[in-house]
Amino acid sequence: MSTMQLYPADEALTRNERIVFNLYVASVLLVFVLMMLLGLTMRLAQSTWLGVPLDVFYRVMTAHGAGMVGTIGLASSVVMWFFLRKYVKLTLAIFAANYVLFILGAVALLAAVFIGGYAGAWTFLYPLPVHSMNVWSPHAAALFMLGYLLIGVGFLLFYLDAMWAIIRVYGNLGRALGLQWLFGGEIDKSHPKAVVASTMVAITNSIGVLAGAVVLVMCLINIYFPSVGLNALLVKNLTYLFGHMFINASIYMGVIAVYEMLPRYSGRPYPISRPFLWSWASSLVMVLIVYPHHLMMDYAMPFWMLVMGQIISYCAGLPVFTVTVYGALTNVYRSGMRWRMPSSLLMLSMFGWAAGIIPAIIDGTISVNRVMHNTQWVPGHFHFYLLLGVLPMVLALMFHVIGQRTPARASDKLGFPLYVFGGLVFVFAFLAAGHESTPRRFAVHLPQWLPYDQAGAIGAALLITAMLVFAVQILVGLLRSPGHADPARVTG
Ligand code: HEM
Ligand SMILES: [Cu+2]
Repeated sequence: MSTMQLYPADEALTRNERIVFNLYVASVLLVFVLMMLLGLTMRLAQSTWLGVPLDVFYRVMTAHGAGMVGTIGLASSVVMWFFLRKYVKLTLAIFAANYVLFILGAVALLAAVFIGGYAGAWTFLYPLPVHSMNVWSPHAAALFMLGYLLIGVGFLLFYLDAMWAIIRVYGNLGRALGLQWLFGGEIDKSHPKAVVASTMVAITNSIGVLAGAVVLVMCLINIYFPSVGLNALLVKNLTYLFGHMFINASIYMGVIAVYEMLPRYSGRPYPISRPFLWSWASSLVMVLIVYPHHLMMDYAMPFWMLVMGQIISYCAGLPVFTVTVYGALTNVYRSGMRWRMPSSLLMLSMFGWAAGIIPAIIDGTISVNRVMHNTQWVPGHFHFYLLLGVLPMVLALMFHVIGQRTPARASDKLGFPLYVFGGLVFVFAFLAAGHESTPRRFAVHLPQWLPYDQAGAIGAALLITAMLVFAVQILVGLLRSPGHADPARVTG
């Protein structure tokens, strides 16, 4: 067992940092639980176990999609902030502004959906928001888009502040990415992985968010000046560049928790390497050009872009994923790992990420996509890596900060397996239904699909029970700190 510290002193939160951190964590947990209950509502409706009017189903689906995507982004930005602030000087006011803008945006989204009746899905794909057949008003669609814009501005501020802070320490973004060591030279082993990952995300996701902002403004103009027609294919390209990038950024921010925390629990160093730098540099390019895999049914797309989307789908996630999972496994193998909630969650996240991208790679193949496109195979894939991959990364940080050091309490012994089991039942129900060609985004299912829906509902209910236990544990832990956990020491 090593002497490596679980709670290095440079990680302590100042008083103000702790206030902002607690606000983020408490809000994120609350929204997750609420959105999960909306998810369960959809599953119960598809199961015919609960009567949900059709228009309500699509509102719930819209709120769940937008709410979850935004919240997982916000939650993983906490991971990035928490570790990056050890190496560069981030502006707390900007991180707080991101929070405020997010809450304002979330209120706008929820109002657009539950008061305005907007139900055009989180992807707000043109021209659906403006052709509602009077189910919702153009103002509801506009409010929904305004909500996204607010959230986007917050993220943009956060990334700009991060890039600015990184440049002040490392000179430029290339050096922060370690590009100077790609072709040789002695790598500075103390160069933090958190800085490499944060730089990559700050660059790529600000491009993604900007693409989103551009397309949102275009759509907003179109809502109020319908004579300004939009090129639907261009709009779809920008929308999916944004959508793909934003959700992938949550993995790339969340994985910083693995880099920073895993070696502390295994007691082994987990140093930076040339393959690591190569994988992050190549993913930086690929994550931005892979999005055409969402447009494979769009025959009007230039064919080369679809081919690129297919080929890059095979490669885009792989480098970072391979170095991370391989690195994590070799780091933990025979290390005498201390199994606590954070370390168990981190290992779960490696499994969930690994297993969750396999169905995506399969679906990224044009010939398979012809059959699987818009089946529940797709929610099967992304719930897999989000619920069992990214969410555990985020939860790992939360459990770490509340100083959960006692070896597995009874609630962990129950909560953790329940989360994993419920999650697996839930995602395999989607994958199996997708395999049977059950379409996604359908409120009403054929009788032969109902067993999958019902299995999914049961899995979801189990997972939500575990999530409630986690949320209560974490909130109680936050209230007890400081004093209880080292990083909670008030230093200023
Ligand atoms: C207990 C947890 C959850 C349950 C029960 C649940 C349930 C569902 C259901 C039933 C759907 C619609 C599937 C269909 O098209 O037929 C859905 C869609 C979706 N979920 Fe979840 N979900 C959960 C967690 C999450 C999480 C953690 C995230 C992201 C962080 C997420 C993101 C999404 C997204 C983006 C959609 C797509 C919405 C659309 O098609 O427009 N979900 N979920
Ligand atoms: Cu994608």
